[in-house]
Amino acid sequence: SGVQSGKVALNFTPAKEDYQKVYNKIVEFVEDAGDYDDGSYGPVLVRLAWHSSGTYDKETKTGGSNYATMRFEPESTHGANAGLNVARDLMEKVKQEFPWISYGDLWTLGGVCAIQEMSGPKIPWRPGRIDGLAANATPDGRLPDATQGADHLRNIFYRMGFNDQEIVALSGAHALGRCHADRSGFEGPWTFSPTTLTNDYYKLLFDEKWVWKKWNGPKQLEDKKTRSLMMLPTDYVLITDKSYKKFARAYADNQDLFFKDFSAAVSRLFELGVPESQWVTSEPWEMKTKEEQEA
Ligand code: ZEM
Repeated sequence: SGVQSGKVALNFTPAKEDYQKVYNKIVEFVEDAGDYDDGSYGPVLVRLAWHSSGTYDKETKTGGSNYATMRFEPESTHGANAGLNVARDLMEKVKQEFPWISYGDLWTLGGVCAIQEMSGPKIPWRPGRIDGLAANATPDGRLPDATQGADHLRNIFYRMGFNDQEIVALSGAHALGRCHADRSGFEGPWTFSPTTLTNDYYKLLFDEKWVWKKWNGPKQLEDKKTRSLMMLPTDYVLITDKSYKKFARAYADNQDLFFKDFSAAVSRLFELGVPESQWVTSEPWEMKTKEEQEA
């Protein structure tokens, strides 16, 4: 009996090893980035997986990673998604080789793969998302606005079902990648090692002196010492809001704790909006890193 994944009728039921092959193909593409950014597509793949999941609303049970609606206009052109065409185009090349995988599974697996290969923790993941229609897309405005403050973050992330501790843990993803003036308007990386996941984001928040950048762009902070790093207004509230600060301090002091909480929160994030009945396994899998398979 065939499984129906979007429009592609399958004559086999993909097993964990089939998804591992997809994972391994994503690794090849991530590493083959040439001069792109810091030499890796990893960070932008994490952002694609996050933006495809972070539209979830727990009250109406709409949005989330299930239907991969960012393939369609107008969601693909929502301001928050500027630049993610780079990640979607890359994932399209993987899809070409594994046409049986749904876009939602592919994009979230891309995020898992990118985090794990950039020295992050294992992110438990399982397949089951199905390709939806443009009609399944959510309205603009569900993703966070970096110019705003602590209450805005609560409004956005509580709507997805997360608490303050999880908001702080998820924000640690900004150890990775950078802002692009031609995408969000903001500019620069958060850490000195934007292709390696560490707890440096929290350490830098506490240890550096952050001053407003004098420029024509949107309000952002820069480190006074080197002026080469940045923080968004929504990053900075993690050390000015009393409740957030407690968790940021704990993650700055303990990378293992950050990795444990980050893994749990991201795993849940990537599953938002997927009905329980769709999962092919009750227990999420740990996909193997490239390094583990070579050992
Ligand atoms: Zn981000 N993020 N994000 N983020 N993000 C950017 C880039 C990246 C916010 C935000 O406005 C921005 C989470 C949460 C939040 C990543 C992962 C995750 C950029 C820069 C902005 C403006 C985009 C550009 O110009 O290219 C806000 C306000 C957030 C609320 C807390 C969460 C949660 C994430 C994952 C778990 C990543 C990896 C990037 C870097 C992308 C790249 O291309 O390098």
